[in-house]
Amino acid sequence: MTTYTKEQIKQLLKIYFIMGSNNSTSDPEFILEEALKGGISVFQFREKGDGALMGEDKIQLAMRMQELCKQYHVPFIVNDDIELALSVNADGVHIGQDDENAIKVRKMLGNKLLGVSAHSIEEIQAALDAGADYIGIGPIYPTSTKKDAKAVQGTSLVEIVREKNFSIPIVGIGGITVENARPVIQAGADGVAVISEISMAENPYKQTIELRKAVFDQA
Ligand code: TZP
Ligand code: MG
Repeated sequence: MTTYTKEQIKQLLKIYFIMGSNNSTSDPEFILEEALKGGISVFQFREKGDGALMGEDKIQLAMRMQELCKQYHVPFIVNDDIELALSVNADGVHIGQDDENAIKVRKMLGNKLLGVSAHSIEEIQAALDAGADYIGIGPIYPTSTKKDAKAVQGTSLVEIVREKNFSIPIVGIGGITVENARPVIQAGADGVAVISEISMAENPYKQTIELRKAVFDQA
């Protein structure tokens, strides 16, 4: 388990920004810094898909993005690549169902954060048993960012998890925007994870602030 409390993790998940170099048309480091200034609460480095950097280029970008996150005291999480996460001493790792086994990853990570994507109660229970710190649920809405995304599920699984009184921190993901973020929180998610809503925004700084309003002002 991590050095964070469950409540702290729930706060970290509020505005969860994910990006790799191929998720934007402009400089990814510029976008990350704008998002950090706007108030993201955690960042996930997700360097995958068409045109993704590999080898030393990937490591160097990860380290520069990690440094930016440190300046703003925002945790830096690595998607899938446990070796990279350990070598740069990241704050955590996020894995999907097709990645390394969660029990094994938990052991490798020690007290770093472990997030797991899950699409059913069974997968959520297995992630909990493996010692996951939080669960990613989605795609909530249609997304064109992840080509192999599972079927859109709306907020139903988030609601079911809360009805069952699971207190695990949850972040919703997939097609989330300033306009449609509120129902995700109202369904019981602690936060929203977004790629394109910030990475493709005309003004990533302002978009982050707007997303914060949607998540925090639930009126
Ligand atoms: N996992 C489920 S949907 C998704 C991931 C990584 C993509 C989210 O991207 P966007 O642009 O916020 O829809
Ligand atoms: Mg994965």
